[in-house]
Parts: sequence; structure tokens; C-alpha cells
Amino acid sequence: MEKQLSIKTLDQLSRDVAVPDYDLRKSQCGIVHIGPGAFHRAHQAYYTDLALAYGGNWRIHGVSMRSDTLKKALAPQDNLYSLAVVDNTPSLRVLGAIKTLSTLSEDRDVITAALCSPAIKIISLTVTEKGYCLNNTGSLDVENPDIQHDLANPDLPISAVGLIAQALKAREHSGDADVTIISCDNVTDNGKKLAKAVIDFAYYLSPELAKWIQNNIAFPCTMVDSITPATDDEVKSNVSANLGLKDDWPIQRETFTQWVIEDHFSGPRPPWEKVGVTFTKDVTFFEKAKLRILNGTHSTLAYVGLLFGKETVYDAISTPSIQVLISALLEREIIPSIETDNIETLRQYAADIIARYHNKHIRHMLSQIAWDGSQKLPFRILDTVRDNLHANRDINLLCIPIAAWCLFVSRKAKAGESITDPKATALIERATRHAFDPVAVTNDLLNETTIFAELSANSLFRDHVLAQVKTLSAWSTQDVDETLDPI
Ligand code: CS2
Repeated sequence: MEKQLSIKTLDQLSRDVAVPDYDLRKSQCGIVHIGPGAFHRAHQAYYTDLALAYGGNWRIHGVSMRSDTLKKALAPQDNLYSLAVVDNTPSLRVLGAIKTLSTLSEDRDVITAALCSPAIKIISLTVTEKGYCLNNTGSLDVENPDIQHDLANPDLPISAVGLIAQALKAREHSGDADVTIISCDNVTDNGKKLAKAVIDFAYYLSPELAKWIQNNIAFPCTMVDSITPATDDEVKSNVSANLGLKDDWPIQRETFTQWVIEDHFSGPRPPWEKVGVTFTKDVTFFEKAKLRILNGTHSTLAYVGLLFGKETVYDAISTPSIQVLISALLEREIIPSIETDNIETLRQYAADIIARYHNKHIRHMLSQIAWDGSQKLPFRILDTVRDNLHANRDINLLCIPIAAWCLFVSRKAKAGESITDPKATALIERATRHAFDPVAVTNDLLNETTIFAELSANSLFRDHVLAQVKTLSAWSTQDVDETLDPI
């Protein structure tokens, strides 16, 4: 049988593969990361792997909230895995930053002990938008079943918010405030939102705990960026072939990677600044630019592209009329929504992002980006709509991704297919009760105030979305490929 990647076999790797530059047998954990999915493994774990070369016990204890698949796959590999950079200049590197992997359902005691351990100085997380359990007024969503469970059973939490609150309660008792909580999700003001969720939750447990957290624990905001499609079988077999050893769960990403962190810590941290991480007083600009320009156009490509039979980001952006749409959306409605004194830099930033979409070595599935639309669209598109309405700017093109999302939900419901979204049941039900008529379904979906909030009652917004639904419904796949000027 082919030999597998592990600490023991590291010396048998192909020569051009980079390996950890620190002692894997000695260095200990200083970080607990909740949600060690592909993005974390390609991004924060990569930076931490590089920073470990400067010393310090900064390895990561990864905590999966539900699934034990990653833990099982990486156990025979001593949690080592490869990062394949897939671009014009490909490269391969084995990362060792993750020392331990645990799953909440199997290892609760180990996880609780780690979160409360004085050795752990950073608790970070990538739990996606829905993991923050906030409602559309920005407060903890006490209707959320996981939050209800955790408030009733604060010693047996099943949500990330409940888990962090439990750890901070123990730290309040032991007087150990030497820890920073870092959100790494694509959420506006991610640190502030996480703090709000945890402090609201803590308040239900005890107002003193809420106050202690507020006064002692830092929740810096961050901007994270690197396109990291899910690992498929092709990636697995290519990586294993290039490695010379079997790797059961490598990850892939593009060359570009960026991490900007608000310089606000309540304890020590790895020397991330030595390995390309930017520390700044205020990440608002970086965060807004990235969420609106990259994630906003990504979601537009996903819903418009899927509507017209495209599979990947590359397929969609290579379609002339879709490319025209994206450029116009950026230039007319997204870029003007971001305050800057250097518009040319922002335009260049957007052009660089479009160039990244043209990476033909990466198959980034639109269906993956289309997940969780109810959670993503508010940060990616609706906040921009709000700012434009407020400033009397156009919202016409911004209504295209919203219209395309309504048609996506409607078509999925008609085909009897499910969608990956925490609100899937309610959305499919809204589509079904109007017999999938695009205009009627859209009108009903726009009533979903948990997504659209006050925009549900905004007739200008509604009229634009409905008009775009009619336009999109009239297009054919051939139009998009050949003749259409969508704007
Ligand atoms: C994507 C992001 O899946 C998605 O919704 O838009 O994950 C995107 O690839 C990253 O934010 C890039 O940094």
C-alpha cells in the first residue's frame, strides 16, 4: 500500500515540497480554533505555520462542532496535511500548525479543558455567518434552537457562542483574562458582532459575567481573504502524486492571501506580523472593500451564473455578458458605496479581484458559493443597497443578484431539490405556495424580514428587484453566451 503522510514519513517527501520549520514533537498549542474547515486550514493555519518558525507554543487545537470526518481523516497523518497553491506557479507545502483535532460530540471534556487552559491565548473561529446567531437587529437570536438549548444547558453548549461563553465564565472564576477571541468569518464588523453575541449570551447567565467580558476580553475585527474551493478527488490524487505520499485531506487555494487584524488584543499572540499579516487600528475599510467587492461579486456570479447553466467562477466570468455586468456593478454601484480618498486604488483592487476569478487552474463551484444565501446576501449586497439608497445612488444593478437568488430558490423548489441554507424550509415553502411563478415568488421572498429587514417595506427596492426578475426570466442561456448586453 502507498505510504501515507505523517511525522514519520516527512523525510520521504518529494524534494520540492516545503515542510514545517519547527519541532513538531515539541511545540504545544496556544490557539483553539472552532471550525477547522478548508478556509481555516488554508489561511490562518498557514500563517500560523509560518509564524511557528519564529518559536513559541502557538500550535492549534481544532474543534469541529459536529462532524468527526476531518479528525478521522487526519489522525493517521498526525494532523499534517498539504496546502496546494493552484495557480500559474503551483506549489506544495505540508502544514503542521494543527496539533490536535477534536469533535464536540466525542471530546467535550477535552475541548472545555483546552478552552479554559491558561496555555491557550487565542480562541479563533470560522463558523460562517449563521454561527453568530444574531437576529436582524444585531442582538442574540434567542429564537435560535441552538441558543435556546445552550441557555437552558450552559454547561453543555452546542453553539460556538455558548462554548465561548462557558469558557469565559470559567476564566472569570480563575481570573485568567489572558486570551483574545478572533472571528475570521466574512461578516461585517465580525469581532464586534461576535462580542455582541457572546456578551448578550453571558448576560442571560449573569450580568457580572457580561460586564467582566466587556471590560477584559478583546474581540478584534479581521478581514480574511483567499479563494479556497472545497477539496475534490482530483485535488487529492494530484497532491498525493506530487507529494510522493498519500494525503487523505489536502486543501487547495490560490496564491493570493490576505489577513488584516485589528490591533486589539487582551493577551499575547503569535508573531503573525513577521509572516505577512497586517495589523491596523481599524479594519473597517479593508473589511467593507473585501466583502462588497469580492464577496458581493462572487455571490452575483454564483446566482446569475447558475441561472444560465455555468458551473464555476471561471466559466461565469469568462462569459462576456456576465463580465460586463460585473464590471458595471462594481463601477457604478459597489465602488461608489465605499468611502475613500483614493478611488484609483480601489478600482485597482477590484481589477485584481476580477483577475483572480480568471484563474483557470481552480474549479471553484458556483454551487458552493450559492450556499447560505439568506446569511450572506445581507453583508454582501443588502448593506450596499442601504448605503446607496441613503445617498441617493443607483441600486438597479445590485438588485440583479437579489433577483437571481429569488429565481435560484424558485427553480430549486420547482425541481424538488433542496438548497443548503439554514432558512431552506421557509424559503422553499414561500416558493412552492406560488406555484413557482417568478414574480409572485419574489414578492413573497422579499417579505422575509429576517433577511431583508426594513428593505422588505421599501417599494423602490422591491420594484427594482421585480423588474430584474422579469428581465432575467426573459434571458436564455444562449443570450447570455452570445448576444446580451445585460445592462
Ligand atoms: C465565497 C468566499 O464561498 C463563498 O461564499 O464568496 O468563501 C470567498 O471565496 C472568500 O471569502 C475569499 O476570500
